[in-house]
Amino acid sequence: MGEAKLYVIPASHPSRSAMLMLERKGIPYKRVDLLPVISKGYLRARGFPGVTVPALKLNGDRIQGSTRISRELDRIQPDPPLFPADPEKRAKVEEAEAWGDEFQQKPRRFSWWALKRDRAPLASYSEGARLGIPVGLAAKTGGPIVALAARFNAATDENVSADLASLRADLDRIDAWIADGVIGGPEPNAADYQLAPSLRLLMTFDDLRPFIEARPCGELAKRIDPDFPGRMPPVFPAEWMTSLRP
Ligand SMILES: N[C@@H](CCC(=O)N[C@@H](CS)C(=O)NCC(=O)O)C(=O)O
Repeated sequence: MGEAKLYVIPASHPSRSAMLMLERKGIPYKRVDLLPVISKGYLRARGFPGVTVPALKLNGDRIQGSTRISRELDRIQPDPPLFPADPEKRAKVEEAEAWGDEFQQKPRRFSWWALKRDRAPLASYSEGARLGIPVGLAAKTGGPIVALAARFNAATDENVSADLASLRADLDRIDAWIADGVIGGPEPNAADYQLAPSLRLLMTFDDLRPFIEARPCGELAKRIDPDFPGRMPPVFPAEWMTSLRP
């Protein structure tokens, strides 16, 4: 196997899904940290068909997207498996993984919405990253990048408040998958790896962590992805979070 190269954005949750799955498979890889927005042109210039991370170069192939990466890793190295062999069980894991692929947009929107208001927490999300410029400088000069990313991801008040209003139902759904044994088993599967980093990104928000960490899904997220970087001080208007309270 040639050297694997994984293109990521620091604290990008699907990027972490890909990192965790490569680690699970024991496949060594070189991580390339990219700045958001700039990443798009960079990936295109390197021959990737799309503009998002995670993007993986493996044995000369270019595989983009966390759900494609999970399947490709199982194809090239079946053990340990990321999907159950039993077709019925596999369908459930695939369903949870696909749902998680969409769910990613909530923590993504929250993050850009919050960083647009205050860029100071940005440095904490880039901890340990090699961006080619000092992390502090990237955070200081990152205004245009944050503004563009917020725009690309439609991180508007309207969307963010609606996403918060339905977040409790999302957490209930994830907890139900844990109760049904679809995720949270002793051998993590592709849906565990898909969902845990999204939950961890949500848990970097001081506003949200108390509503997640004691739940089964919060515990699962900490177990699967113990070292997620970043910390976002309270930022959401209290009235947007009423439905999170029991
Ligand atoms: N659902 C895709 C989404 C990938 C995605 O949107 N990644 C974001 C980072 S979390 C990205 O590359 N955004 C480009 C940018 O920020 O400029 C996956 O799981 O791979």
